[in-house]
Amino acid sequence: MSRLVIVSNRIPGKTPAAGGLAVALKKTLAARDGFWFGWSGAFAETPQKQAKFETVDGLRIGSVDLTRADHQGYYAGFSNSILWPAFHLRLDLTDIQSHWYEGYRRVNAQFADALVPHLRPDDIIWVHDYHLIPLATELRRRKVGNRIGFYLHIPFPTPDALSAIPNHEDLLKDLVAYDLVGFQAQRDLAAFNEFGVHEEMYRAAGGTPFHLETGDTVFEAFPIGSDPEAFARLATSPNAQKMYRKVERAMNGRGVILGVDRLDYSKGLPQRIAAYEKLLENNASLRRAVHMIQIAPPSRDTIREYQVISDELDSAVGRVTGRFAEPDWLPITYVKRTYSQSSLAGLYRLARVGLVTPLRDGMNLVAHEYIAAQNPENPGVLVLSRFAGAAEIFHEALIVNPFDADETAEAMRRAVIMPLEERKERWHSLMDTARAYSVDNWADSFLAALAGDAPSSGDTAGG
Ligand code: ADQ
Repeated sequence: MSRLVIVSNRIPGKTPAAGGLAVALKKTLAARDGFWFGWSGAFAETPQKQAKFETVDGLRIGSVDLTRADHQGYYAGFSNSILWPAFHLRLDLTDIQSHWYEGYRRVNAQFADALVPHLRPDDIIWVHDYHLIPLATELRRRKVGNRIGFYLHIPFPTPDALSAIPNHEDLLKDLVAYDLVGFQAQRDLAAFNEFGVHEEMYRAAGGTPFHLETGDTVFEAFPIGSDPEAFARLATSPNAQKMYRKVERAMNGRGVILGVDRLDYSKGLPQRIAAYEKLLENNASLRRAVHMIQIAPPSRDTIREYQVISDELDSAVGRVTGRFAEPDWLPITYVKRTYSQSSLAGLYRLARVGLVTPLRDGMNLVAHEYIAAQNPENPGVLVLSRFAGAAEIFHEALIVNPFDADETAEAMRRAVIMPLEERKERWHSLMDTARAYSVDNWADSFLAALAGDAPSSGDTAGG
């Protein structure tokens, strides 16, 4: 079997909360031999072109240090102040500074320089996410003829949003340097195809469109998932039970409505709090009967928009507390920290309602994890945004428009009072779906398609 080379912005084990994804990719790598490559997390005075290798938990990990200036342009700048907001349709939150693009390309070229000496001709290379769109172009320039696949973890933007990104034509050409481009959802594949339609309309109207030759590159949706069996086991582990019992005691019979997110404007947190406020406003009888817990540890907090969303959320939580709290009852607990996967699993299992209401999200793994953690005899209800990739597969969730506070509040009410039989029925189908879309199946089907040794499973974007 060919070796597998995984490339992502960060190497595993250096992020605060190791999610299911890192675990799953490590498992895939362990089964195939190869290495994982990315930024070390450290800074250097001058750009480093030589990878350092170490073995962590039996896995080979290669990395390079970046200069502070390059990292700023590549990561906080082009990746997270332009690509992230634009791909999530938040053009109002983009901060376009043209020099950031140079840093973005420089880091991709540096990654390619550091990788090339360590590649063997039959290695399969799997590149992850929007930070590294140009990597295949850079590798091809260095005469790398290997199979190279790219997986986009976030949504693909609509044509207008794409057009607002500086150098978007180059980024599209970068995509066709890959053999396979994987998206989360059919919606993303449709958005990609739509760009071509958009340009044709432009031509018909007398404009000079940009024409993308897609060549042999295959574009396809591969929805990511979790490891539901492992997560279900985790949800009854001693650590999960400890969390479950502690919170259950504190709740004293109240129904827990739970949200777990990175603190990011794409997750729809102020809108979610506003919907909860509506729930309390419209249903006086629920006021002492429910309690919302929102866990949202800060992320990317050197970027201004992340400070703004943090302040907004503080103020929304304060508003609801001031409006509804009583000396012996608080409507909401807001926690800004990360928890171990087992503690989270215990909380998911306790929660009567799991709120996953992003304004736009590639997939959303919290939805998968919440389902997997439920007690089959007394499962909770998932309230899910139609704008999460997860909504394409989890049809038995209560699907909501997160921009509509009344609709979201009504779904929360339905979830809180839903009879046991209906909860069980919905949960059984959801769990079957979570199993069918496990992260192992995701990695296997992507790699099979990349190796060209299996018929592809989804719709492909015609040339
Ligand atoms: P994210 O935007 O980070 O991922 P998500 O898919 O929800 O979003 O993954 C979050 C992960 O972090 C989950 O595994 C969750 O358990 C964990 N997590 C969240 N809050 C936590 C906390 N307080 N403590 C500990 N762990 C916490 C991006 C895309 C998504 C896509 C994933 C994977 O934005 O759309 O689903 O990649 O492709």
